[in-house]
Amino acid sequence: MGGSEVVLLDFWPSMFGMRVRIALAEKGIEYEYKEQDLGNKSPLLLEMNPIHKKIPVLIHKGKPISESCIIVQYIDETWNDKSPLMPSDPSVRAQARFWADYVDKKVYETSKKIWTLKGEEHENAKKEFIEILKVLEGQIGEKPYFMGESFGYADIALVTFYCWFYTFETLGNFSIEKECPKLIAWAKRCMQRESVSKTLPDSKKIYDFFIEMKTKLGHVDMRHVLKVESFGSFEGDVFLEPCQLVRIRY
Ligand SMILES: N[C@@H](CCC(=O)N[C@@H](CS)C(=O)NCC(=O)O)C(=O)O
Repeated sequence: MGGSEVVLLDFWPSMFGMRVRIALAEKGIEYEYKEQDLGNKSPLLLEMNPIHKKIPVLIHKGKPISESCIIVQYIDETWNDKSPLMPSDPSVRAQARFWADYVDKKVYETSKKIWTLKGEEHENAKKEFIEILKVLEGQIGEKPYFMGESFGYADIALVTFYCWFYTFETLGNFSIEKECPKLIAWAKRCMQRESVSKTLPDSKKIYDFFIEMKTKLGHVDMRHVLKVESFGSFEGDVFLEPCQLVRIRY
């Protein structure tokens, strides 16, 4: 491939890609950023992530690493001379991994329902989403960061959703700050770090992107798509990711 030692295949509104950008910024690693068109995947992306065909992919010395949480851990292990992101105590480290996994399984999955479902199911999804955020808020408690005094892995896993909050709130007509003021205080604390504030796009820009995408998808019954995906037997390209344009082939 030649070129840079560290390359990131990414897509700007991706909360997963942002995790990797924050970790690289925390470590002060220079890298080549390659924006990907997810509606027309590049041969490089397909070659580097042939299993999931998703961004982000970090290519280090020609070797690809996929899945944002795995990449963040790889970055922490590889550039271990500064800004540790994983807690040093194994049991605290396990907890940090637990909460990052919770974010992926709960926050991300439920947020998809907010923009997919309608009526009563939409209302239930909102309630579920707030309950999940309250669990996270309770976990952070009075601590400055997720696992204590230091910013790290679990913070990175969650904070990239912060720039999507405005979109969730606008679609769901609710206020996260009203429901979870301490969670927002934590997010604002994270935003004081340059690694975070320089990585997270403006919330309105994310919202505009989402609306543009939704307009393009006007003809698609998202509810049907959600059900189809949950069967797992669908062949073709299905949009459900918040940051990808849909292509549905029946
Ligand atoms: N679990 C993955 C999720 C990555 C992901 O969903 N990426 C989306 C963009 S936000 C993607 O590349 N979608 C393309 C596709 O599904 O075809 C991670 O943490 O990296």
